[in-house]
Amino acid sequence: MGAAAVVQRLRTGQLEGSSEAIAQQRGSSFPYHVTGLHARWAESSKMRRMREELGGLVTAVDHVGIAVPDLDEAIEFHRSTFGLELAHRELNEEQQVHEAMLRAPGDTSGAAQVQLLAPADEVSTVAKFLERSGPGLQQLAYRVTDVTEAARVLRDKGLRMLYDEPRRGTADSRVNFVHPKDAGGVLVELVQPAE
Ligand code: KFV
Repeated sequence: MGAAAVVQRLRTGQLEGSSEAIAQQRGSSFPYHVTGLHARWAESSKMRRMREELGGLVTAVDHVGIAVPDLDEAIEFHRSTFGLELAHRELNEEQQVHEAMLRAPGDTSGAAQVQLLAPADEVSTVAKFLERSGPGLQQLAYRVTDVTEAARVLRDKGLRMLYDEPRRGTADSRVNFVHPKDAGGVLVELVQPAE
């Protein structure tokens, strides 16, 4: 394979990987440092593509949020029915919610948790949700490495983010939301955990 063919294949993503792997794939004496340069170019373009797709930013399903009218009752229901344990509880004044994070007993793996959300006052978005839909799933949250960058990528795709800048979420995380009408009817939260 000649130099031009190598470059063309790097550009079209047919040839990706380390410079050693590329040198092996092309099987000729094309100067190694040039191959290495283009391998790095291909690797960075792959990273760019992943970021455009958010793939490089989303690391986990962080939690699912359930709207409930009474937080203590809901915690007790999930404890006595499913054996979940309370991992965290707080009042988020900005979001006007009392919330609790529940996990499977002893789970410290960082796996997805259940978030119970009860309105702190009658104008809370959760109060409005309960009024309209009753108790039930209110949101799905993806954990991201960089909420500002993730929001930028989604805005570029034409999705509406609810906030211009991230706001304070559970346990000092930083959060933003995709409007449910732009995400298949699901309110999607992006959450960047506190350092
Ligand atoms: N899921 C799916 N659809 C929803 C929805 C939801 N949670 N909320 C509203 N909708 C639909 C609603 O049924 C309606 O559809 C449309 O969106 C607009 O409703 O077919 P329809 O009837 O037109 P509106 O205009 O009534 O919207 P409104 O309820 O005023 O606001 C919706 C929204 C998503 C903008 C509002 O709920 C919001 O700002 N949510 C983000 C903040 C939030 O949910 N905070 C509480 C959780 S705090 C939290 O999660 C934290 C602190 N944390 O870190 O995890």
